[in-house]
Amino acid sequence: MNRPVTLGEFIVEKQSEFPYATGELSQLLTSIRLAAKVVNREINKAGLADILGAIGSENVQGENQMKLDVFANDTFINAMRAMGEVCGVGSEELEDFISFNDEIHKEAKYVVLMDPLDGSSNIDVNVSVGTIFSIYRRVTPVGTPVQLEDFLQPGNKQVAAGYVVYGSSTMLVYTTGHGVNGFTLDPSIGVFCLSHPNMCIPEEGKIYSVNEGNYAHFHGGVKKYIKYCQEVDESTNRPYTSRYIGSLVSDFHRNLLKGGIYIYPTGTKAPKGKLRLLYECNPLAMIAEQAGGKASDGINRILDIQPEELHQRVPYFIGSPKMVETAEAFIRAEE
Ligand code: AHM
Ligand code: MG
Repeated sequence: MNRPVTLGEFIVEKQSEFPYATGELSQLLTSIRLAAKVVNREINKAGLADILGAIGSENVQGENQMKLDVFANDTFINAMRAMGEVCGVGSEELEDFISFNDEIHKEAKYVVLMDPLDGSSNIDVNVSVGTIFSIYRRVTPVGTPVQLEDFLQPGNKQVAAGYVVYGSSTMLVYTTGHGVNGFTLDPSIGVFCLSHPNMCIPEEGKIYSVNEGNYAHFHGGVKKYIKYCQEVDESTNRPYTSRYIGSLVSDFHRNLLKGGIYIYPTGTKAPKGKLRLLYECNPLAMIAEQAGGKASDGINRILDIQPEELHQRVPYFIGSPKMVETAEAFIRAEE
């Protein structure tokens, strides 16, 4: 049997491909990898919470047990704070960004934006959840406290992005701008092993993923595109299959592997869309593009949007390039 390449080995091997090859980004990815394993361990036993002391209630010592999304947030932040590469973090769980200003962060060049536990409303029912992360080089001077402008960079400035899907197996998928690679956690030895080298999304797929319960709230172009997905036309493999887990990372991951489109549009219920540009849409958009896919707000490339707020929401169309282009054409036609 060939011994699999571990994520640790892979990061070191690929270090030289990175334009600022100083090992700092590698160390940062190592911190993320470690935190992912800790979060994975807790998620795996989430169903035992009622038996071992309910999450969100008090345990025997009278300490508050943390909800898993707070636990994930703290775990990733602590893992990054413990090393000297990151100077600030923005998170879905935190209203404002935080700045690391200890001695070890004096030379830190990176900021991280993350959704520590996306889809966490699915945990109770044992459905996959995920962590999404996005890494930038700071734009303000090294050695000074980070500023909002370090975080409000367009997605095309990301130096790396990735996600962890805690599913029937746990996977970490990431890119540093040289393609996309996926690693599966071998739980018996606690090591991520390269299982999906050089991931590529099919140009066209047969799956569309959207919360169709919101159909009545969508705008005309989106409604027409959804109807197009449902029409019978053998030459274009329609009708497509509808698959919606309601957990962005899992829906995206499936479509990345099989081909498909994920949609979260604007509507009367979500006038700006639901998903957050900086720590949900941008990182997955970088991965999609690196895998040959596309990500759009219906009109513009996601990665070219200049962010204005930390928790900014955008409409989102991501997946197989031809499917995203068709959805955009329907939206343009209704402009
Ligand atoms: P969250 O960050 O609060 O978990 O919300 C994001 C999630 C995505 O994972 C998922 O795709 C979407 O919300 C589902 O929303 P809806 O239930 O409106 O379809
Ligand atoms: Mg989220």
